[in-house]
Amino acid sequence: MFDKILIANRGEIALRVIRAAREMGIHSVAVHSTADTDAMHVRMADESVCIGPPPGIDSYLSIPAIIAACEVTGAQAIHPGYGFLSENAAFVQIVEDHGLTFIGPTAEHIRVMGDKITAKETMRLLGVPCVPGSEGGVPNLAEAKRIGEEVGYPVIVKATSGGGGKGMKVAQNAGEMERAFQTARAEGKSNFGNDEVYIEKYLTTPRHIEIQVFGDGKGRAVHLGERDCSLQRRHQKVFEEAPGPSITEAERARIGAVCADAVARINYTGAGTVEFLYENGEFYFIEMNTRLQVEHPITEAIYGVDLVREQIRVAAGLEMDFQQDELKINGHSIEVRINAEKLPEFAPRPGKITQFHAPGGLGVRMDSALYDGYTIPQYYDSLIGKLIVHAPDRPAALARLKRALGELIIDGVETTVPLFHALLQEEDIVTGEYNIHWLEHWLETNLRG
Ligand code: MV4
Repeated sequence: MFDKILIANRGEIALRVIRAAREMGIHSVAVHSTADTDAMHVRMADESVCIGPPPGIDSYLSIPAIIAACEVTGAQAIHPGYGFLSENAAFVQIVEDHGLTFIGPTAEHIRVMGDKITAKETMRLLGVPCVPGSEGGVPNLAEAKRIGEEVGYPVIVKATSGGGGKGMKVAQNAGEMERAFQTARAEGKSNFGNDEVYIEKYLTTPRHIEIQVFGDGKGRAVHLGERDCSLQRRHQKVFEEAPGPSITEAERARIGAVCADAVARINYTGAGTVEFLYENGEFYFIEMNTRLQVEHPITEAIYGVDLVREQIRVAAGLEMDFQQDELKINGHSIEVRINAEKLPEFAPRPGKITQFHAPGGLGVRMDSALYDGYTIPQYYDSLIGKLIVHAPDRPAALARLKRALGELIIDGVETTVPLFHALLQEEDIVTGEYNIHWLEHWLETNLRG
């Protein structure tokens, strides 16, 4: 096992990794920008190294600075958290070339899944059900139109390197294909330096269901059920729950086994998420994320596992501490993402926290790097905390979330907390009847001005 690991991240996820390391008797090294000298992750780690000025590109994304910080402190492995360098295959290669261990999958796994056409083809060949569409890339408009007729409109044109909703255009009919094709291509080129696109049948009212998988890198893998992450605004998740309110035990067992088998066969290492659209009782693969995700705590809650501990174990060459037949769901969990943003526009609100009080009690987890007097810098994303509740069933989890939100105090900056109080009054949220468009529609009709 490692003696010391470096966390190439900040905020709540850096704390999350430091906590797992400490419980395992592993020393932690925080890295930070000059904007984060007083950040909680720096205080909580055993050691810290300043790696550059505030912009992420000059600090948390600076590969030379992070490698140098490992060399200076003697850290043997790097946990990337999420975002920043977590899905950067070139970084993983450099880490390994320096005799260090990346706590996560191989550079090759990241590369394969980072290209969506390759990811889809790989998963299709491994038996994972996919959205009908083009076989691979679509080279020109004539071919795009032929595929449109073949799969039937509406279709969606997607950039193979796309993400965050960029490089994705719907064509409702043949007349809209030219514009959708050219726009997706242009956005792929300008945002990701890659104009390759593919086409899928456009599913009109799906849920976003993602399966948590975990591999040991030696051909063994398990699944830890699904999360329903349909409640999103502009491709930012807002509210997530596990298990999914629409998924039966039989469906979970079936799609979970398909995903676990697929990642086992590619010798996948560590935590991964297989993303699906779910409509009319069918799962359609769209993408795979090769990192620990923001919403991993809801899976931890219902399965009673520490995913970061397991990531560190398999990275060190140890066995996973669980097998599929030991993984049983206990109750229901919900996470809400608390952002320093002013409603209704969700405008970022950096600034000084004058008072912070985290809720507590049975089944309440608050993952946050906030403290009284902390100043949220303007340079990073606006996530300042995640409130996670766990209860015996969904109604009890909703009641617990309402109770915990009532205890939470964050003064000094505006946050997304009022949104959650409002959502908990909604019939569709109480019954679990929502899809990927529900929140945008609700915001449009309820939160304007
Ligand atoms: C889709 C889709 C409908 N049909 N693909 C959005 C981001 C990217 N990860 C995939 N996305 C979508 N792909 C087909 N074939 C609808 C979306 C989509 C979406 C997906 C998940 C959660 C929220 C969403 C909001 C708008 C569109």
